[in-house]
Amino acid sequence: MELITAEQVAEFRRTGFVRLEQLVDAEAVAELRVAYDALIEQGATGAGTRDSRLGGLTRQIVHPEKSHALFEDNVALRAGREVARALRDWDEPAYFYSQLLFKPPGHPHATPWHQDDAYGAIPFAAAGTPLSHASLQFWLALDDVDVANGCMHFHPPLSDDRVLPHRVAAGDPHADDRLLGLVDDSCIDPEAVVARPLRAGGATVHDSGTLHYTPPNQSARPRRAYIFNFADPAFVARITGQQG
Ligand SMILES: O=C(O)CCC(=O)C(=O)O
Repeated sequence: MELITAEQVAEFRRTGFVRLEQLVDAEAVAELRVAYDALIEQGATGAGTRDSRLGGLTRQIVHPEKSHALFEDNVALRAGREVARALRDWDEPAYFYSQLLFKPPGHPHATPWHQDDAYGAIPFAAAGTPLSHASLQFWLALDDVDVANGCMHFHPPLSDDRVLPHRVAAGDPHADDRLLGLVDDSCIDPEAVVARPLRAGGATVHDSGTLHYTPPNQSARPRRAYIFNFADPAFVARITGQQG
C-alpha cells in the first residue's frame, strides 16, 4: 500500500497539512481501539504516563506507551515514520511523543485555533518566535470523524512564518496540560478553513506551525484520536539535552 503520493507531499509542502485516506487498515484500527478503550476506561497509571484533561476539559493521555505496550510499537507508528521520511529530509525522523485525545459523545469543548509551536514554552511561546518546522503531528482517527464529532480543521499558512499571539484558554497556565488558543481569531479566514473528515484508519499530518482547530463533539458517536509526533532528530536532541 502506498502511504503517501508525490502529489500529497507537494500539497503538504504548500499548505503545511495533508490528509491520508488510510494510514492503517481495519485490523490495526480494531487492535488500537481495544488498547485505547482499556486506558480510557481503566485509567492510565504507568510511570511516565500523564492521564488528565487538556485544559481541565478534554481527556488526554500523554505517553500511553508507558501504560500499554501496543502504543510503544504498532503499525500506525511504523507507517507514520515512513510518511515522515517522505515529507522531510531529516536524517531519521525521531519519535517525539504520543497522546490519546478523547471527545466522547456530546463533549461540549472545542480545541481552539492554535499552532503546536506555541506549546514550546510555559505558559506559551512568545508571539513572533520563528516557527520551528521541527515536527510533524499525526492525527489518526480511530472512529469515522466529521465536523459533527470533532474532525481536524486547518488554515493555510499566513505570510508571517512566526508564532502568533497565544493565551492560556483553560487550565493551570504552568501545567503541562494547559490548553492554548489564539488571542485573536480574526486572522482566521472562514473561507480558507479546511475541514478534514476521515474514515477510521485515516490520518492527517500537520507541521508544528500549522494553524488548526477541532470543534466539540455534537454527535452521539465517540471521537477517539490517537496522536503521535515525529520530529527532526537535532530538535529532539536539543530538547532532551535541555531536560537532562
Ligand atoms: O484533537 C484535537 O482536539 C486537537 C488535536 C491537536 O491540536 C493536535 O493534534 O495538534
